[in-house]
Amino acid sequence: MDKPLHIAKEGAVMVLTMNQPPVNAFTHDLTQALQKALSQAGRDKTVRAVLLTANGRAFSAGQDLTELQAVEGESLRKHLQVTYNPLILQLRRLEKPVIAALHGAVAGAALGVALACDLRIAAEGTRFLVGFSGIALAPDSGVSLLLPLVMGFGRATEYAFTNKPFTAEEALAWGGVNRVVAPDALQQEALAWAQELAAGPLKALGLTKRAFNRAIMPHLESVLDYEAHIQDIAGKAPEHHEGVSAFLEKRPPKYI
Ligand code: T3D
Repeated sequence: MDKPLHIAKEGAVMVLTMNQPPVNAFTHDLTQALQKALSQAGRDKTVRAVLLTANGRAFSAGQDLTELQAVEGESLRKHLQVTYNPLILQLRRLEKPVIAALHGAVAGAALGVALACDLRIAAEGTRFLVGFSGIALAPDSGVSLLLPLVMGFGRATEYAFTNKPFTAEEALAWGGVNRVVAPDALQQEALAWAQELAAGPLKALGLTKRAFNRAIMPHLESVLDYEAHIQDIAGKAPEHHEGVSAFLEKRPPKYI
């Protein structure tokens, strides 16, 4: 089987390409591969920027729901402690620019991953879904902090409650992405931007990131821990079982 994450070097840019058809849903193997690659990016002095991108029809549909259903009954808190919580912290603590190149769909934990990157470039046509309420969960992967921070509290609440998609153009207008480009220009533009940043003053950019972390998200780690705590509660509720079953059975969920 092909690897869920391809790692390449383009000059001083480490390019991480998720490769899990059809929609790059996050399996345990993919989140572990991302964590390992980011650790490597931190250690490797020749890496001066990271580009996170994806093959196939979507950047990522978030947590793999087939895998989640298979481990039903297990603690979501424990799951988050080994998957998204360390991943989000790594993205914020890596003192090198990280760009996410987004296309297709970005949902759930993938939205958290994208928002934890420093900069986001999206292809026209990209759909963003907060995702969690679609399967009767509360936001995790830093989304409870990062979505209101980036897009505003009222808007974050509306999209978290309704799970309706928003477009790349809306994300651009609301500050959720930095640039929107034609789909066939995405990879080239994202790489060119990453290479431009990689040629910059690495120490200063890293310290800028450290300063922003301290100024606007000094409590990120405790937010992630609290998200894991409340996800444990949400995960034990019958609504969550119904939400996941309904998605996998391709029918609307029935909560009342
Ligand atoms: O402890 C914990 O881990 C809890 C944490 C959870 C974090 C989360 O990420 S919660 C949110 C999980 N994600 C979702 O609920 C999103 C579900 N997917 C969608 O809403 C849509 O699939 C997309 C908007 C992402 C893409 O739509 P579209 O129309 O392009 O594709 P599709 O037809 O819906 O999906 C294509 C296939 O992928 C389909 O399978 P099939 O019919 O071809 O066999 C679909 O079932 C599958 N798929 C889509 N999303 C997931 C998935 N399979 C597993 N997990 C998925 N998340």
